[in-house]
Amino acid sequence: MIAQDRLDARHMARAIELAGRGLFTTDPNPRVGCVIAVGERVIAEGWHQRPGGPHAEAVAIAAAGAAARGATACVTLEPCCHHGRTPPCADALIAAGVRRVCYAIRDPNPRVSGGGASRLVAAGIEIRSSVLAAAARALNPGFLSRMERGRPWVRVKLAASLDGRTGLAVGGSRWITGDSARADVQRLRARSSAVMTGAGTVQSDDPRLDVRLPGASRQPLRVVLDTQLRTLPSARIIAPPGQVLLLTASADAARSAALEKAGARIERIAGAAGGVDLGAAMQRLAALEVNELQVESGPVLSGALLAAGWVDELVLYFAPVLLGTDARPLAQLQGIGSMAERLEFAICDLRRVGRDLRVTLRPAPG
Ligand code: AOF
Ligand code: ZN
Repeated sequence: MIAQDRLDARHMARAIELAGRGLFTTDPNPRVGCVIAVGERVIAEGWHQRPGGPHAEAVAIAAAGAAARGATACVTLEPCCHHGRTPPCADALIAAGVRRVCYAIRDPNPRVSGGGASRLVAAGIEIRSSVLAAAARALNPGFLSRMERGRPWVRVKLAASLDGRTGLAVGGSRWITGDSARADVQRLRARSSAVMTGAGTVQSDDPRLDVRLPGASRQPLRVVLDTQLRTLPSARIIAPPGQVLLLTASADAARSAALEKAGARIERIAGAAGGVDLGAAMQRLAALEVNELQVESGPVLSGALLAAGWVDELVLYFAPVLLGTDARPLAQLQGIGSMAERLEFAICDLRRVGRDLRVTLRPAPG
């Protein structure tokens, strides 16, 4: 007999694997997986595929049929208790006659938030929470951030030379990193709800910031922080498939009209010293259900985000080249006068991508 704890962990690991299949498609919903098992034997599996589609539990329950009676369901997120686009999973689990429910993390959605668990308990179902919680959290940094902190999870992607330079001062940062690194960035974009840059980068690099992966089923929202509405209607970011949102402090009606005619959406938000108010931008993006926000910008915006503490994750690609001291810096960070004021990070992941190096960092605690 394998101990119950080990069995739960084993089935939860599989449920987390299943949840990962929704990495590129569930947005703005979380990635969720479910395994229904009796002892060691897996009876059915399910995962949430797309918003509006059935939840992971509903898929697994349908696959299990009558065999779900008396079984254990392992779900990566607390089963929901609300009528959203689909009926409550807690009710479906009760109706299916499962005996136990294990889940990894509580659903911080205020419409659920413990309500799913208490409904199961009230129906006499044994529950166990916090099974492989860290791994389940890691799947959904954006959804959890939006629900728990009211702001997106901010991932800043930067590509630099070994000496931390992102391009020549005269302009032209294409391309520092190789094909493999750029394909890797495409995958990071594809899992993001939105990709954001600044007006300066739109002007100097004219990026598209869209997803060009074969079979990509959704385009992240493209966001430009454009304080003065400098972006031209002919900019490439305005054109490709998907939505473009310009957040501005400008009230220039003529420029707005021309950009809107080209297909962009313009929203005015509060201004602040040096640009639009970053807090107001984050709040607005959270309201638009942006979970993971990927920032691909020049040194000004990345510097501002870093200095103000908005960065949750830094993904740094280092190409094995040197660009020298005349080239542009990684981030414009001024006023660090002592070692006590340095920005400190912890390395979460380090790997070679093609001929380049990828380092994933998070702000060091404290
Ligand atoms: C679950 N299992 O597989 C998912 C859950 O609009 P709806 O009806 O799809 O509801 C979306 C909310 O339901 C989402 O914000 C989150 O709280 C929960 N997602 N819950 O029990 C699932 N995807
Ligand atoms: Zn549900």
